[in-house]
Amino acid sequence: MLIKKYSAPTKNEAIMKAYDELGKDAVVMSIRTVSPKGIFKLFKKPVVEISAAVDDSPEKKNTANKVPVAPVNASLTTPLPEVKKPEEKSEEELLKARLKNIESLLEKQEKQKAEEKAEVKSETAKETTEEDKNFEYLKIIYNTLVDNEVDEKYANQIISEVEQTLKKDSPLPQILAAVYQKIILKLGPSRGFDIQPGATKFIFFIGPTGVGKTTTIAKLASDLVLNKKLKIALATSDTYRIAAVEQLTKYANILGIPLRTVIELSDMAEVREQFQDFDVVLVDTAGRSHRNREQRDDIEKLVNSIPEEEREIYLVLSVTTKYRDLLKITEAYSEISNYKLIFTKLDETGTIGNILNIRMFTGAPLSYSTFGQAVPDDIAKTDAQAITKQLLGGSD
Ligand SMILES: Nc1nc2c(ncn2[C@@H]2O[C@H](COP(=O)(O)OP(=O)(O)OP(=O)(O)O)[C@@H](O)[C@H]2O)c(=O)[nH]1
Ligand SMILES: [Mg+2]
Repeated sequence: MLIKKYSAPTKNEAIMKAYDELGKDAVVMSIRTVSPKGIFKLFKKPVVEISAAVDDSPEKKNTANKVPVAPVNASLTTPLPEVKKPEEKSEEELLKARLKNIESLLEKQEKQKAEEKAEVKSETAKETTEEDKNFEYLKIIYNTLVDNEVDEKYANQIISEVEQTLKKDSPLPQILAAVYQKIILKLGPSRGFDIQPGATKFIFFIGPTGVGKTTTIAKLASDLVLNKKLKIALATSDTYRIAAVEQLTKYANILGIPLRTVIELSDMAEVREQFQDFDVVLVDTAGRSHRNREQRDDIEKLVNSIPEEEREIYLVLSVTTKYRDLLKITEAYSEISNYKLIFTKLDETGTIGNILNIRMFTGAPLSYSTFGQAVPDDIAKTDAQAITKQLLGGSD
């Protein structure tokens, strides 16, 4: 098997490069956007880097009967041209095809390794054991996870936990299924709003600047008002910037719901009284620098002005933020208890290892994900299965 990397300004151009060089049987293994580094980064555009693989063994054309049997029946490889038209298939089908892709690649690689080993067998006298085989499969799965920016520490943990449960001669589909299950378990169930009739719930949205807190509130408020038919109010402590209040006022007017500004902490008592007949009060906050201790304290005081059983807290993070910064941000908010995670901007990157990383680092449950600027459509409960397939399939 031949694996090569290609870079180009867009995904399709990178895929076309691979197609030109490797031929139409090539399959895409991973797609990632690489941001420029160094002092000239302002002048450079990000590039899309893909890795593509093709089976270049001589008897390739006759392998149909020799390749180990894969589960179910879908074709083992997705030819490159299909990648350009994802809209033709349902998302579920695409994800299944990607999972099949890795199976196919692993099988091919395994076959090639077996052939290489057979050649040198007389020299080395070292037999391939079944444990070696498991190890080789797991190594490739590990590499796929790391390519998708899963922290090596967590990729290692997942792989070694799976390794302990495997029998010596585990077939590949079983190994993949075990890793898949393990990641789903690590991601855990997505937890959304817990709204009790007859009690007012205050729902706070906190997090760094520009991640999409206000837009996310507008999306969720629309759903609560229009679909769930609940009595909703908005409040915002982001009163320093006129534009911020205007942004939320616009959404409040469209939905026909009240908006209160919270200028001082003491205003919260009034807000509580004013909205005591409402089901939910969604509270927007100003984007805060996690480096500023004082700003963080303000948020903590605001949140703590409502008793724990009457509130929910959502930490809003963009999946495009660098992992190292996400670690610092979540560390900074560690004193705020029981928050849930909302990840935004999934449309901006195909590399979503950070979701798994931050989920494992904080232990906080996942809740909602957003994947575009459109209010109210671009939001859904976080789909652990789709995330896992993407992490294992390496595509967006
Ligand atoms: N591509 C993409 N853009 C998004 C998404 N969610 C929000 N945005 C955009 O991100 C920008 C910032 O969104 P806001 O909702 O104002 O972010 P915020 O966290 O409230 O920002 P501050 O109040 O300044 O801290 C806007 O241009 C949004 O349209 C998303 O899921 N995908
Ligand atoms: Mg905002």
